[in-house]
Amino acid sequence: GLGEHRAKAERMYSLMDGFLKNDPISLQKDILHHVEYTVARSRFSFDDFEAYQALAHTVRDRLIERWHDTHIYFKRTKPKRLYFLSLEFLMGRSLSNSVINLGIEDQCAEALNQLGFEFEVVAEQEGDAALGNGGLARLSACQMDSLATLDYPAWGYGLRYEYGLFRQIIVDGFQHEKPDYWLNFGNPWEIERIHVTYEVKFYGTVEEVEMNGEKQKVWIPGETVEAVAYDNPIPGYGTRNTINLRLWAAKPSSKFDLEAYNTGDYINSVVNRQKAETISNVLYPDDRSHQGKELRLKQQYFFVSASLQDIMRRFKEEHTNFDELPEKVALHLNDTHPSLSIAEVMRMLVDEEHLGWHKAWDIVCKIFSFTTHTMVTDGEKIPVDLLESLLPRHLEILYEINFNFMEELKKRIGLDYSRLALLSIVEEGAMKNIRMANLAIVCSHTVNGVSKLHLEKLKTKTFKEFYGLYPEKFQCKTNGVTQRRWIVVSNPGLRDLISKWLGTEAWIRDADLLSGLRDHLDNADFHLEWKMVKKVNKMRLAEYIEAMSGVKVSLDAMFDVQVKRIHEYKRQLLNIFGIIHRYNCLKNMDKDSRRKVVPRVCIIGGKAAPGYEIAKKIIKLCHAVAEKINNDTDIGDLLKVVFIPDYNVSVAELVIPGADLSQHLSTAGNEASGTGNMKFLMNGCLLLATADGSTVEIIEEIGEDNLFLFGAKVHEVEKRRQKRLSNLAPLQPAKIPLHFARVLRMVRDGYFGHKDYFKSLCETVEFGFGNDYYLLTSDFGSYLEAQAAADKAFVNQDKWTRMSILSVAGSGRFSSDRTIQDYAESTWKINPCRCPL
Ligand code: CGF
Repeated sequence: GLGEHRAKAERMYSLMDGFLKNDPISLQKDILHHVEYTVARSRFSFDDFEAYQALAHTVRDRLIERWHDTHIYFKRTKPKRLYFLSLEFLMGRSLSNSVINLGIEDQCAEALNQLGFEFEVVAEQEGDAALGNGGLARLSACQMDSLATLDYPAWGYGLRYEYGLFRQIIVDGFQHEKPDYWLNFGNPWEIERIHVTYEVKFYGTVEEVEMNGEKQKVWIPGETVEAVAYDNPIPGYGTRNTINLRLWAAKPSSKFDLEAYNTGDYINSVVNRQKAETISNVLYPDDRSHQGKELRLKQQYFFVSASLQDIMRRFKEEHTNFDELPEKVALHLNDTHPSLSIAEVMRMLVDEEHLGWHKAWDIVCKIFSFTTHTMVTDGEKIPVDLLESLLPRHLEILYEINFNFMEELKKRIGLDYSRLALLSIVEEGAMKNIRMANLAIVCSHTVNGVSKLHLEKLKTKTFKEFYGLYPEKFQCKTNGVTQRRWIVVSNPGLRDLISKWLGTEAWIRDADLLSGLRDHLDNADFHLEWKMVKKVNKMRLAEYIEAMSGVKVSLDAMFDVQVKRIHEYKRQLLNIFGIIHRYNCLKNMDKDSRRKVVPRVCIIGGKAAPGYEIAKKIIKLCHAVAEKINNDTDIGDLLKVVFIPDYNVSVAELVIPGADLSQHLSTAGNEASGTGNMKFLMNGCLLLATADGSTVEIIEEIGEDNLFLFGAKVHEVEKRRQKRLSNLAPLQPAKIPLHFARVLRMVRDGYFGHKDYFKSLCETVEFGFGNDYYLLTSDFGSYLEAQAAADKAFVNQDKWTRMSILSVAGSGRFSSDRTIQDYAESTWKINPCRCPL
């Protein structure tokens, strides 16, 4: 009975001696305990890394307490839960974030100090968890932080790749990829759940059997793999709530493959079993190159199947009637990658729970929501023949979904075959495909874009036909980033300054309060302290640059940063061409004019997908230009170019706070949202940007005067492309701006060496070849004007500081807390569920 349970709980509690304590002495005791018994080093002699391990375990213990309490509380109150399904999470480091969210940073620092260690040094021992590629993956991590902080009853699900995103090594200016075996030194932040395992099946055949007088489809799978859960507690800030990110790893099934063993093929059967593990081995290092690959499809289904078995098990523990599913479960598809979930839920409800197709379909249409992250029209597709062999039953289900959808459509729009073909989930043709986006849209109750501009494009272009059918499904959820990671963890100086001048730390949970900084806009003391914080961050960055590249940079220079994945549409090439132009100008200047020049440190960083040749050439060009300019003694500190290798979350935490200016140069209409711009904004760094993605909304918040805007607007881009094509033949040099032509010629003619290697890169912007699809030629003039405006503003440090303050003050809307609250209220319909203290 309840009384017995309570008595047992009370006895346990008394044995436990209460919860773990957070005063520095208790923390020291726990750290030493973990040094001795977990890390198995002597408490009288351990180094920084071992101190990190011991502290991480000390913090983890505290996380686990809260995580247990949160789950017990959720179990007891049975709220509607959100399940956030994403194949990528870029968590970065966990230590600093955890101690901040637990509110024990000062105590940990003191505890370490008394043991003879420094918190910053210890925290730097941690490697990054890089289980994702870029924006989408880091967004998932920020959103988990917000879900926990806002007390939402949510679970994240993902894959525990053994090799995360490759490490970028630069040799002679060329990118090389090295595997990121991030688990090499153990991962104190995860909890292996050896008893939480599910069988995931592949291949085989579908048979029809009679059941209760009715025909029923049964899938007889041919291969079984086991999914093992690894749980990662995600603590909220200012709350006891600590939610779970459950990542799956593939293991050979414990089921004995009797036949193979009996035929005597022992060695091969063991080898084949081991192959199972490859499913979760490696992250695909690109959002697109994996299309049509069997291993990728296996990864997706492995992830979907394990997660849904887990979710359904939990639902069935608490409820008996599937009619309740939509009131208790929200399933979110983070991009199309987990869309197979739709077919899998149908299979579970129809084949396993025998619910009947229509009832199952009705439920499915009420539980899924979908966010697309791309501007690309030609989305993810799965070849039908691949599905047929790997997941034969799912293919049948997909066909049936599509058949019903087409029938419904015919009633609505008649026999308009070209429209039907566009809307169909199955793409007909020589190679039949399943269109994952169409599937997700048909079955989800909401389809979310990640900025206003993105939503507009979805409605008018990418999914125009669908918008015509289901206008009510389409919503905008502009992305956001968490101020806990992107100010509190990465910029402690700014955190203290903001709290001091706002007189509160409440902005860490309510970023709208940052607008209060405007009250001090003209306060001279505030300006002084603001500049000081930036200077300290620049010093930290300068030291890092020198250590990485040997280049010494002046703190008086403007630190101008472009860090993100390398991609043609993000136009790092425009930046490099701008740098070459600046170099040309400097070379032609007399001494007097040079004295007026604002010195620049141009910092570029980012990874190119391993198979993306042009992106790799951009990296090489950056190095070649850096080599020339940095070694030109005539130029000195007036211009330095630095490439930061292996850009990742923890490098971002160092680079972003130290930047004066940051560049976001995507050709308008190509960046769905962009989230880097928000991180720089929060750190008081001015933006030099096109009116693309979420930058348009940043302009709404801070006004055009507080950033440097340039380039064609979205509505102009198409016209310019058309115009450019009509000018194509014969090539008209007069149409190419002189500065641009000169810079291009320098690269093409080998001024920076490697003439042959850069030929194809140059051709991307040349007429008659790549035709400059991303419009570098036509945006170059206004880009240089924006750069000149930035130089001019930097000279007036008062003005610059005002702009910088206004940037932070206007960044509240770009907190992921706002995004998540919006999703929770208008899409997932979930309520906060705060675990009592
Ligand atoms: O998602 C992106 C990013 N590359 O990961 N796309 N995907 N897939 C978009 O390109 C960004 O514009 C967007 O900010 C990000 C998160 O939504």
